[in-house]
Amino acid sequence: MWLRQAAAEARLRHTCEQSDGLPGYGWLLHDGLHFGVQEIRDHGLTLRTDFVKRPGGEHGGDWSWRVTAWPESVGDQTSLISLLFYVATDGQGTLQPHVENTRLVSVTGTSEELGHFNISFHKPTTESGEALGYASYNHLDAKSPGLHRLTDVVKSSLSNRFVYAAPGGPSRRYFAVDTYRALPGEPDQAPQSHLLLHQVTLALPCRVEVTFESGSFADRPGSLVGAVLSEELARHMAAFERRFEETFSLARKGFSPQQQSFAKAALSNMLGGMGYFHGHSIVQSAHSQHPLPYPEGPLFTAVPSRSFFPRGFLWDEGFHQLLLARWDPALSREVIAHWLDLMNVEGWIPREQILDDEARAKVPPEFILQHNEAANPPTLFLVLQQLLREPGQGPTELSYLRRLFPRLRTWYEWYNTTQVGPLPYTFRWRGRDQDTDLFLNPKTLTSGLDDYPRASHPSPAERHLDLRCWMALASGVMAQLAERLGEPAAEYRHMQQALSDNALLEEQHWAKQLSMFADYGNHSQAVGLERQKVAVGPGQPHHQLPAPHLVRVVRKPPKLQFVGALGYVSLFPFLLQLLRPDSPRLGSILGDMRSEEKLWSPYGLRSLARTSPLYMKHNTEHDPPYWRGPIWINMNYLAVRALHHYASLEGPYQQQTAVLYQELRANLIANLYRQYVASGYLWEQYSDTTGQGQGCYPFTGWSALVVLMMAEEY
Ligand code: 6A9
Repeated sequence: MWLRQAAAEARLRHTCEQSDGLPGYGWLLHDGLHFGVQEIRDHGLTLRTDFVKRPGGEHGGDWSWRVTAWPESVGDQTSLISLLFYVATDGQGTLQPHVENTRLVSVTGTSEELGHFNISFHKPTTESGEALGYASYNHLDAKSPGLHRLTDVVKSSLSNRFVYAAPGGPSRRYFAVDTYRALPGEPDQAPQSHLLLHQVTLALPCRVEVTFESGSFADRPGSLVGAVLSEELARHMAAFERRFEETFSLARKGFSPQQQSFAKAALSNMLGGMGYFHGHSIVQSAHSQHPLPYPEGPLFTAVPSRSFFPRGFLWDEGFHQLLLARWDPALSREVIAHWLDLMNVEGWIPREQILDDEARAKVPPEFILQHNEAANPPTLFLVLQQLLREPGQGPTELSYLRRLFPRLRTWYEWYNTTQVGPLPYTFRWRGRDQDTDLFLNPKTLTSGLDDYPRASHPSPAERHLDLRCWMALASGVMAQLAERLGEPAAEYRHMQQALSDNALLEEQHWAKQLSMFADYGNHSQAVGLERQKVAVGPGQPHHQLPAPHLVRVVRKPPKLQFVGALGYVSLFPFLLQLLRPDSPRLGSILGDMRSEEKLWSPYGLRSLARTSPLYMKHNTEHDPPYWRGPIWINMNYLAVRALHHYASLEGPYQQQTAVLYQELRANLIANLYRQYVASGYLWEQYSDTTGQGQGCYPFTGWSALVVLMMAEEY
């Protein structure tokens, strides 16, 4: 945590919060294993946080952190900052503080996972490592209800009764941890966590180092501090630079050093955002009345956004691993295995992983429950497809796949039975919004494309094009895997062939009148949101009226038909490369993509065509358009990848796809880079009219796929 000692109130920074409005923060370098370099730009100061790990012993070895802080303007001698370092247990383990005067010098302790350890808070120095004249120290020893309340515990113990009095300088009051008063409502909650906190308050610029030394690490060559730490860091940084270029060739492709730094930051943030979560989902089963806590388990995963969605999402993870599998295939294999281990006996994996109190504290209650009929696109098959293509598949890889296979079979079977459509070889997302009066178009959260327009009236008659294409992909990968492992493959192969049969695909999903691939279902185009008329009683003062709200009106009754919503869903047979290269449908898809009236923008492909009836329409009063126009990078990555694929195949559209490939790729890279430079962040999605980043930030989940576009890795 840190705290600028400037304002009259203490503004404590702790976890990534969008509401803090930081001008920028993120990992500039991070290799996922040995080291990381992070820059945090706050108002008035910049922090750099570096860590290095050193393997040894039986508990993961040692690590060191170095925090360096600079004032925003050079020569600002007056800025005071507090850096707060804490150690906290999480349900088990013990900690002993070692205090000299008021300074918490170190903490020794044990935990199940870490064994014995020693954490030292080293004396602060100048930014280049020379001894510093003066600093103030405070510390806190408290019992907290749990890790999710730590910020509150520290905030509630702050007092500004302390005085910072550097020799020769003015005396200044500052905020520091003092006695801890229990939080409101706390007596009900048994303390879960022992917290020890070291606060150092000092003038900028400055540097503080912290070392973690593992008890089972017997013959360490010396502590990882000061010059030794600098050396190790430099060695890791140099190795990162080499490996990055070997993997992605961005210098060779002519990207500028600035563009390369941008790509390094994108990859590093995905790696640096990874987390090891532990706990249980809360599940509403279709067969039981009450929600059930699922068994506890671990999840090692990347996350879409450190600030807003710091937890695992099933279909996001497939996209994350497309990038990480290029950087470190072994890491990806570990993550995929973790996800597949979350499967229940039915073969279902919850879509959003909200596993502990810390995660639950960040999610509104209505989103916490997971429903066991709810799917999410099985994008892990995209990664498996990629991993199967990797050269040098040895016995390790094979035995991994062998262990994975039973789970994959069960997972595939779950989709293939619970999400079937009304006709053979069709599929339907379960769990669409049921309340058709409230929404302009009931959402389909399970598809991942939330408010993307589907049939206006959800019904069992629906067939969803995107899910069908995902199943074609899944079937193909299952067939390939089964063949490689000598397992029965015929049924998967048959499914794959049936689902990619272009004639059958057209029969079930080609909307002749609309000239596009589409969903099919009980649908009316003539719907709108209207303000509900409120009856006004005589003499009723105006300000007491209930706020009028929007309700859906259906002006023409729905009927079974194709759904006119040109956008990402219509592109799926192309995105997942099911179309034959000589298919005339490929020609119309390319036309729609390149049309500025429809999907083309200078910043990437929009999610919904400008000509589509629900383009940029609100779904309710409070629900702005999400997948109804803005540009999303995961789908654009699939588009660029598909263009690259078709450009390599002979056929009537080969030239056209090659040209489009260059244009779309260039547009996306240029805009993401421009927005990053201008705003300091990668974003959840991008405006199709201005290119500006929108939604939450930093969002270095699938938006980081820009690295693969730069590298032309598909
Ligand atoms: C809301 C609000 C602090 C929505 O990237 C994760 C998902 C995608 O899988 C999905 O395709 N996002 C996309 O349409 C974000 C979903 C967040 C839902 C929970 C809680 C918390 O505010």
